[in-house]
Amino acid sequence: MNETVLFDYWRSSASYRVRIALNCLAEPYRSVPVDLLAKAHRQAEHLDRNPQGLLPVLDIDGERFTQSLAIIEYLAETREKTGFLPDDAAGRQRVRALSYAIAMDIHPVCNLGVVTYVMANAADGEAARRDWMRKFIGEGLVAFERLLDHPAAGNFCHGDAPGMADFCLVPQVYNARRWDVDLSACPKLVAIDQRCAEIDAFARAHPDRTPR
Ligand SMILES: N[C@@H](CCC(=O)N[C@@H](CS)C(=O)NCC(=O)O)C(=O)O
Repeated sequence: MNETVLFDYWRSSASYRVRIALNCLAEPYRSVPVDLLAKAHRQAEHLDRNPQGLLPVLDIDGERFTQSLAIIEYLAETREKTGFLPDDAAGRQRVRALSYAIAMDIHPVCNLGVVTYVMANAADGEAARRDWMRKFIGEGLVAFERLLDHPAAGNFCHGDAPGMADFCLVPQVYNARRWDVDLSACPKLVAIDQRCAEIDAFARAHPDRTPR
């Protein structure tokens, strides 16, 4: 049987999503750190794994996969009753929309490559980074909070069990706290994040518990 290997970085939120999903399945995997700060993701060894030079990369079932949401959907399609996505089409649309609001709208503009470029073109790079993160994560999460104002929201983003949207939300809230984003206008998502933190699969995926 092939070993499941996650090419990972402790502070990579896209990798964090996949760590949560694998933990929810109780699917054993080995985390192999690829140090983003040391630019290991730009080295030939990692570009061979993913020509985009991004994390995560997952080796599973004899295949090599990139793109965190495509990986999570693969797991949902190949494992029994994951609950990652709802059974009904409208529910799946909503969970994907919530997930994309983070993974496709907030996360890419705050990615290392983008922010490094912003810093390089500013007089005070550190201040520019802090303002950038607070603006884009803050605005994005305020909009996400409004998306939670929906009858299908429950104790988690969709209903009363965690799923793909929660796998996206928790790493984004971790990042928000890292950059001291004001979350006072986002009580619903803060409460969901807190509920997730109490679940072992989420707790074990936390950056502080990830090999560096
Ligand atoms: N859409 C991709 C995004 C992957 C991504 O941007 N990963 C970040 C870490 S969270 C990365 O590798 N960044 C490196 C860089 O920006 O140079 C996914 O969901 O897997």
